[in-house]
Amino acid sequence: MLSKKIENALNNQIKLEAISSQYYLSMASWAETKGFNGVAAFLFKHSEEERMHMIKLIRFVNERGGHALIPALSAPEKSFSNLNSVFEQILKHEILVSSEINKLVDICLKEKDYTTHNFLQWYVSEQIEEEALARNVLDKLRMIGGENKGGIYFFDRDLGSMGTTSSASGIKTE
Ligand code: OFO
Repeated sequence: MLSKKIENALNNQIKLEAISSQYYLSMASWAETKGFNGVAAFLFKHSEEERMHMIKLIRFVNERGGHALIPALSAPEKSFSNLNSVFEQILKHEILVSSEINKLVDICLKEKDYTTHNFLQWYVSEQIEEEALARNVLDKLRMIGGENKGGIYFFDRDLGSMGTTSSASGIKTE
């Protein structure tokens, strides 16, 4: 059985995962309208993964006798100045998510809720990969430089295959 404190903290995390999913969905839609179809495919997939993170939490809270709450969300940012700014924002957001997961883990230890602590380890590892992925993509973009149209063309194409082939390219799907 979850304590009220842990239940509330998990519900906050459910909201954050929902926000992440919407945020990346908005980025995907923006990228598609700009003709970056590969980036869009990558981001649509990323958005789905965040929704899956949210659902995993919802199921856990309910399974442990709590009540997972489906949050209201405000509209995410709808336009972005360029691809660099999109991936900079993703990295910043993932760093925020990691710090929230760490806070959750800390609460579990203080409350001696080892079951939830154990459940959250999946999110801890996931965050390491998500931050690394965002850094990696950003490094590639910085290497290419904003004015290099050929470079951006190949970047978009590569990201598109990452968005559709998952583990073969080292991109996580869950
Ligand atoms: Fe990208 O973060 Fe979920 O957990």
